[in-house]
Amino acid sequence: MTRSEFRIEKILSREVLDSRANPTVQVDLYTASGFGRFSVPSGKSKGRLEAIELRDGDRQRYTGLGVQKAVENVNSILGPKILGMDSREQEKIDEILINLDGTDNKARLGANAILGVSIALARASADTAKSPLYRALAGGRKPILPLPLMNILNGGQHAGNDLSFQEFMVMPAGFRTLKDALRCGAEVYHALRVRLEAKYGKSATNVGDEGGFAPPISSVEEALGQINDAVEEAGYSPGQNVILGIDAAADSFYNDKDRTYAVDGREIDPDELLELYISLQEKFPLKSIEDPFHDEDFENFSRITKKLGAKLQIVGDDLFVTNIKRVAQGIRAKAANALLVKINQIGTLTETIEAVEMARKADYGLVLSHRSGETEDNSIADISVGLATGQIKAGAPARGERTSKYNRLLLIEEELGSSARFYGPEFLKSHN
Ligand code: 2PG
Ligand code: MG
Repeated sequence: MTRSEFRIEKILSREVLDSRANPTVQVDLYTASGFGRFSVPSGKSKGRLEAIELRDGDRQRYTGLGVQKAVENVNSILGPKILGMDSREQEKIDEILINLDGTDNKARLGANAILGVSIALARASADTAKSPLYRALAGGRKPILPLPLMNILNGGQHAGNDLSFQEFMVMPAGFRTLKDALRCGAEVYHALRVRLEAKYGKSATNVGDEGGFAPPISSVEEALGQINDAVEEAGYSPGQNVILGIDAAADSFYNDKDRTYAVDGREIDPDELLELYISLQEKFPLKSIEDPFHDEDFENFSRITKKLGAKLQIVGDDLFVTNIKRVAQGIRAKAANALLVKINQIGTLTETIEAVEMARKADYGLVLSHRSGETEDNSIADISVGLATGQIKAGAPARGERTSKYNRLLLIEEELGSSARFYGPEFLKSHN
């Protein structure tokens, strides 16, 4: 391969649709002998400090959610600036993109525009090198197939029910291969559907934004109980084959004024919420709790980590927003012991990798994550394997924008053959 083959020749962006019928940015990037495409995802329960997604605001189009400005920023500002450069220079190019924007949170040109270019670049560069993206990202590191956190019951801002917690996940960890883990997740999903229909009627099996069921359940404990029973009904053993995770996304039910949380129809204070988490992990094989408190509450994040962190994973999502400044603050405060990694929270691949490496160094767990608004793009599967995050959160084993990630992981596992290593058992071992 010659240097000239990696030359960036053309960049073209357009508006496409995401899984919630909202427009999003897609970027195509051509090198002299390769091609990369990326479609940017979009969150709903966003952290306050996330990089800014640029939306047009013109209510005549897509109720104001159009991304024509971001697309135009790629086509006429970001793209032209990096034409002719060597696509392997990811860090240098990401820095140019960041500087062109010039703000702290990518508000001027849009994190959606910038991330579109950054990931399309990584894809094109890998394609030019005739390497799958995961291998290009792994460098010398051994790729690891991540343990999936599958969100099979939806609440919070992702569903039209009264559940305060946003995500109820199964983690099929007790398997030797990802293939078996996915099968288990899908079988539990079906067993849950049957249970929910029997108890609450047909409409209880309608699904939320991430493909999990959105039944008319209003108690967190009932939701976990239904899932745990579904695990058994599907023929698996809770705690051994399958452990559970939640994303409370506590910001979305926090009342700033009186410092209370609205859970299961009650207003409770942080102490009571902590007690609730403690009792849930006593009753269920709960091994991962994401965003248990609101996104400025480093203190209670530290308290819960101190109390439960030896046994389970406390994940910071809205708390950290994949931003090294926040991650550093968290490490200092011993807040959480795992980082949720969302590429569009920060807006470039380079900054994502910086956050991952900082957290890894501090021995934090790593969960690569999708957004509730997704597309058929499957780059995060490769990113998770390549960066060896060990865990991935990509929604239910249903709906195309979710299965595209899981199905890509199956292909990677097949490609790795006997060198494939599935992280599930290691996670189990370190969290019992
Ligand atoms: C989360 C995510 C993804 P959203 O809170 O972890 O599951 O939701 O994309 O809406 O922020
Ligand atoms: Mg979250």
